[in-house]
Amino acid sequence: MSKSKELKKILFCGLENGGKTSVLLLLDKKFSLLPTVKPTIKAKRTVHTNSLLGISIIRWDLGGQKSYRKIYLGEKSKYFTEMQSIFYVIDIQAPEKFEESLVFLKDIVAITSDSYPDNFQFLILLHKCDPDIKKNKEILEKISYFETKISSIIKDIKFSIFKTSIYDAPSLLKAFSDGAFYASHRANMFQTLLKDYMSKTYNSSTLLLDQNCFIIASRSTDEDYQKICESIAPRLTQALEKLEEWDISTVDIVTNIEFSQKHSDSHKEGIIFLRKLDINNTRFYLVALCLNKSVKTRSYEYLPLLADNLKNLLESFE
Ligand SMILES: Nc1nc2c(ncn2[C@@H]2O[C@H](COP(=O)(O)OP(=O)(O)OP(=O)(O)O)[C@@H](O)[C@H]2O)c(=O)[nH]1
Ligand SMILES: [Mg+2]
Repeated sequence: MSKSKELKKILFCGLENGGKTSVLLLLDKKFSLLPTVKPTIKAKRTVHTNSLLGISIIRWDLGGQKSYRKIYLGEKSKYFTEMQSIFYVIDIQAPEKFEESLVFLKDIVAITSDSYPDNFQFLILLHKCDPDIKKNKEILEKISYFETKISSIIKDIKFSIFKTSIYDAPSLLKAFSDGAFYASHRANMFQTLLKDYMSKTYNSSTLLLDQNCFIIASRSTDEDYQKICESIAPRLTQALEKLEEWDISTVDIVTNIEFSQKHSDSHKEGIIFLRKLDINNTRFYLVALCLNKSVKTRSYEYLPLLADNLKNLLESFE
């Protein structure tokens, strides 16, 4: 693949004990290290490479203890320059620290707001939204508290809020893909292929994932459809990989879906499918949501063309 690499600097900030280092370990699939995680001493840099997209991402994990925070804010030119995005991690289970966390966020916005590069974005992780508590009334109240506060703090720049947990890997894969791959040169090219595929098939949501389940490109007619596909895609790939471990060759996993009234007036039924695409030794996963039979038929019919286009694109990177 191409030798010319895009380099990106991404910051992980927030108070101590928020979960920043754990998030990075999970993204790197270093599960066994999760229970041993210790407070980060100052800033720790690690590199995440996505060879498919030709990107090297330098991730700055900024230990969040008070004394370190002062250092970062005092040395803006070292820490807060030329970053593509900032992940700001807030521990949703630590209400005693909410105020302090918002103050640090404000401080960061204040020192960075005159120097955002093109396509810069803030990604706020309302973290430790663990699956067993994420629907609790208190957690939902805390989430809406932060949604209001954050939109009053970050005014002139794109930001997104994610509810994440290390016990919900898809939530973190989605957030990281958004922050790390957004507007990258190759991601835009993959995006164009999906656009073409959707214009031929009329499906309602299409995601392209790499072999590690990072989202390389996505397109949807509706935000909810996209969220549904994003939250189940890594789980479908897991099922497929488990079957492969049993030497059972599976090209796709298909599930019939039926929407309740709240989602849709006209379309009630459909399918979501995950398709494995092995192209030139590169594994992709395609996930598509189709709202009727003819869309489903076309989505399958145009898969060979999509695969061909992906092959040509990969070869153009060589
Ligand atoms: N319940 C829950 N605990 C988490 C989650 N993510 C991290 N933790 C725990 O939170 C604690 C702190 O995690 P770290 O990753 O060290 O936090 P940090 O933000 O890197 O902390 P500093 O390095 O001091 O800034 C650890 O005990 C983790 O196991 C999560 O999603 N849910
Ligand atoms: Mg840490």
